Amino acid sequence: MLRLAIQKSGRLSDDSLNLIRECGISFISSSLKLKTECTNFPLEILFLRDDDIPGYVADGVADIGIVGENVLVEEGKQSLTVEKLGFSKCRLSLAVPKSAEYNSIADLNGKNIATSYPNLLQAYLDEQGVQANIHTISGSVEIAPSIGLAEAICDIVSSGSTLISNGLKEVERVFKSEAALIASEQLSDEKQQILEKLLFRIHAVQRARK
Ligand code: PRT
Ligand code: ZN
Repeated sequence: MLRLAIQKSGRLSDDSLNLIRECGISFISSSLKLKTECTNFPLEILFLRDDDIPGYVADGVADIGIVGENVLVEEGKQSLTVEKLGFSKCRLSLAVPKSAEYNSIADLNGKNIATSYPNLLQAYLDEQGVQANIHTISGSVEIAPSIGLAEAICDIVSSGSTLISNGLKEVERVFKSEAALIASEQLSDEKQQILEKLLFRIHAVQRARK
């Protein structure tokens, strides 16, 4: 039996479960259960916080997982990627108050930037030759400028409406992300074979969606 970790509740959950269902795999899901066994495929599903998924897969607690590339790369676990899944697309962007003067990334030198993605942001700033102070906060990043915590933020954007409603403008795109299927590097031959069967079905679903 292969163990799949997916997000319990959030932006990845519905599309992750739909993908499994479209693969013809049946299971009973209840919002109270933290794991469920599929009835017609050797798969067990674990429901976790998305941030924990790369670690569980790296440690072999789960065999495979579905997680956003933003979380995967932030945690330095991109080597686990098997393939991109094409949903939960978003970007990690830098934003400043709408009224702030902004000409180029050099304007962020010496500034305070609030983010939940310090590693991705630091890598980007290094690449751009910018030195700024990164303040790591775990949520509500968009309010940091208005409460005086930072002059800029670096956060996930999809439609852009959250930035607008917080009086911010997007100025740089740091990282492009979508959901990815990841797998442990130490799968038994038996588990590897189940994964290959699953991938075969995922590819068929993806072809049918095009
Ligand atoms: O509870 P748990 O830790 O599992 O979930 P979470 O709250 O950390 O994650 P969740 O469910 O918000 O997001 C899961 C994944 O979905 C992220 O890691 C991204 O890969 C992807 N994703 C896609 C997004 C968005 N779109 C998104 N719009 N993640 C977050 N947002 C947030 C963003 O942080 C901002 O607050 O939505 C707001 C911006 O949206 P727009 O449309 O207004 O631009
Ligand atoms: Zn999370």
